[in-house]
Amino acid sequence: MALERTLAIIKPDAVAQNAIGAIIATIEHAGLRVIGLRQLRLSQAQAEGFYGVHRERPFFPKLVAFMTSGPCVVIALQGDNAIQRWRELMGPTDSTKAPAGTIRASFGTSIERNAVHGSDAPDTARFELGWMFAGCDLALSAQRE
Ligand code: 3AN
Repeated sequence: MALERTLAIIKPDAVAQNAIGAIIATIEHAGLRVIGLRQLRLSQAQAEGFYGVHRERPFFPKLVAFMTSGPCVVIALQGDNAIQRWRELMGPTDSTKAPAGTIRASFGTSIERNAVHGSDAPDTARFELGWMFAGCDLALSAQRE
């Protein structure tokens, strides 16, 4: 199994529900390690850049408006198969189709307001972690693995 890093975001809808602790508990109970963590409110430019691959999609303006509507918590995760395992914990993009027990079933309400984000592949994980964290911030805790 590959030791991987991935980016998780607790989105504004989940932060507003006081769900930060519950979501981080789910992450840690699953054996994924938090190696970086901060709360921030994305600017318009930061959100547009982060979701740049979706720029031409019809939902892009609403996605950026939602992601800038309140504070987010960005989390760098590390663990065996971390990318896929975090996506399994989240559930599918559309919260209304998420199986019971997944984070999106518990805290998301729609395909747009879906509580959490996770990188979908090693190259996007590298880009997204670099967008949110400086390498030196992640170096120290990553040594614990
Ligand atoms: P995921 O976050 O599950 O990887 P992506 O990367 O396909 O999903 O989409 C990024 C974000 O864009 C989603 N988290 C969701 O908030 C939003 N999104 C995706 N598809 C739609 C859609 N058809 N309508 C509205 N918002 C969408």
